[in-house]
Amino acid sequence: MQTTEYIWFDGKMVPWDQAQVHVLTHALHYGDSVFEGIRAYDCGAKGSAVFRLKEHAQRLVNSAKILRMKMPYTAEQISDAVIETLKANKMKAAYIRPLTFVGYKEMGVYPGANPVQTIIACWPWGAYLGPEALEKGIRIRTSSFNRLHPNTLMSKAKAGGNYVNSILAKVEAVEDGYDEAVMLDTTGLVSEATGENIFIVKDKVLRTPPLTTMLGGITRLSIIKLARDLGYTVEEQDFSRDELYIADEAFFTGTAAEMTPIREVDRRVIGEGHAGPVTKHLQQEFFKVVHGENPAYADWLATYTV
Ligand code: PPE
Repeated sequence: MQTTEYIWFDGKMVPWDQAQVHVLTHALHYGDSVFEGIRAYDCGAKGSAVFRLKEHAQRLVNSAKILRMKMPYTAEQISDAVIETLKANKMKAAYIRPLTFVGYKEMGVYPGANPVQTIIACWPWGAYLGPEALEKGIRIRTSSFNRLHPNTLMSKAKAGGNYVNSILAKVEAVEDGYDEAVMLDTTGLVSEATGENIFIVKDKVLRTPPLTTMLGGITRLSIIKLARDLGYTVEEQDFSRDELYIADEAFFTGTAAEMTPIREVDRRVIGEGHAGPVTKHLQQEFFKVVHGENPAYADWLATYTV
């Protein structure tokens, strides 16, 4: 990966190579960490902008609350620290990774006395699913693993431990020759992917499953709003995998994946096998918004200059 100069570590800017923890860090053993993925975009002459920073910072705080982790910072402090980190690294555009985790003190499952620590790193990260994915779309499979039942792990928390489920699905998909996996919930309905939410389009109507078993994606919310503002009907409604097979279009949303079209599911071609017209339209409008080219969504952007 492409490194940067500094990582924010509990209020201090630490050189990248020195941002280290002990091998008996609680979170390394038991997965009790919460994190965010945020993107900053280069808006040219207008400077740079972090997309929906407030919402991401609040989700980090909420994730910690779900895990009963004693979060030492407010959402405002996290937002300020994100901007500080970007500036310290002179990053006009970046992927930003805040992480709050239970640190080193006692071993054993109960994290009680262990310190809770926070880091914020940033680095350049291009198209998550490959350079051609945003245009051509990707090939996915249905995972043999189900997404989390709400009483096993809490999907509204972006918690490190939850990603073991994602890793099982992702490794299976990639090593079987696919780009990504879509996961069904424990009742058999489509939930989300390993790091993205999913939408389908049928007769120009968009549909995305309700939040029951998934992470409340900030890109998902933004696309719902943007699509409705553009005059599309968006339904938050469950669908089965065969409805996905016969959709006119399908796409993933996520901070890392942005808006990635799906061209094939379980070896069935979706639509014409490339990004369809609704997907392309929304993708275009989404990229305008994140780059500060649509003033109607200025409040989604935290601007800064380096
Ligand atoms: N579901 C999951 C499971 C998920 O991890 C993400 C983000 C989303 C949905 C979309 O959420 P949002 O980014 O708020 O629209 N996944 C992050 C981590 C990816 C990674 O490989 O690391 C991300 O996109 O940053």
